[in-house]
Amino acid sequence: MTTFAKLNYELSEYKPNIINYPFMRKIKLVEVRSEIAAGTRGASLGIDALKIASLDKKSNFFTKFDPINVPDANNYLWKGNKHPHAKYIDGVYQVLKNVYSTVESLRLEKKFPIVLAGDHSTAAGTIMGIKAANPDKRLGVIWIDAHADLHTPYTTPSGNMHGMPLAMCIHTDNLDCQVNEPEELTIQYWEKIKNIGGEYPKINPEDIVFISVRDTEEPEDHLISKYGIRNFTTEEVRQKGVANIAQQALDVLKDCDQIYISFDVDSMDSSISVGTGTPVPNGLTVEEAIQLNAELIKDKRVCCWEIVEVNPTLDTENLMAENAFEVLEATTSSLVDNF
Ligand SMILES: [Mn+2]
Repeated sequence: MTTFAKLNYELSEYKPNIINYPFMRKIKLVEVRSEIAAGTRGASLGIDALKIASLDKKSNFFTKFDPINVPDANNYLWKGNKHPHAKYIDGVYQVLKNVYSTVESLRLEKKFPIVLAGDHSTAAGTIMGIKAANPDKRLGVIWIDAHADLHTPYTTPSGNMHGMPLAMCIHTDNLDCQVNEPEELTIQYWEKIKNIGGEYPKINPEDIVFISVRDTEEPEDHLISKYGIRNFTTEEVRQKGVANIAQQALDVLKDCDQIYISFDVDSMDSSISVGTGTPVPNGLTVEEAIQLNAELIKDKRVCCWEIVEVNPTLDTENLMAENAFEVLEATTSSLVDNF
């Protein structure tokens, strides 16, 4: 037996349970090693940190899938940034197009994409791909995150585009709150990004539900109140219970035909999420995150799930990835069990 076969054999001895359902063939792992839109370096290593966490746990999770790798544009980081209000937007545009076309193809094949990504900007490509495959279906989004990710080049204080994916998808510039004067070329790329998959909003702002969002800026607060976007705080999750909040979140999206769930690991508390670019206190516990995602994914309208922003270079040991892997594995199990 080769070493690799032996490793696989040994792994399969440990955890034979989740996998041998026909539905597993319908799940497709999508790996997006992008970190170009984050403010700190290292999120492109998050996927491999998840794999190390899986090996350390002796889980055979990753042996059960045949992943697709989406080309990134991290090489733009070597060239230097030319767009202060939307850093590396030319590269971000490339990655989003790649993610968009991959996810669109998978959805046309009726696959369920589980997306493992680096920086959160690429979630816009995921949403655009889901929408393109079924343009007539109303798409709702459950965004589990410390941040609202509703900035635009006109409002961002940092220029980091991982804070902008939801603005891309609702097709807003948020000029009511303009503080920056982006350059012409930046604006051209921003327009091209918003129009990937069609020159229209991919989601209604009312069809976004936030969970545990707790670190927002004024321009984002403006959009949240303008559109009445619901945010279930960590305190509400704790008071009412995870199952109750999951149901309420799904109820907000009762008129949607399909649902995408985006799980940013910084939704978890900063005490356990050291290994991510922008940790924030008062977040979810690992147990709450597991139960929340496992509950939400039982809804038959959910058609794609994504986990982002693990950055092992900021971590001590590999704790963030280990916790994130627990969420990934439990959520996938719930998906398979409830198919
Ligand atoms: Mn995010």
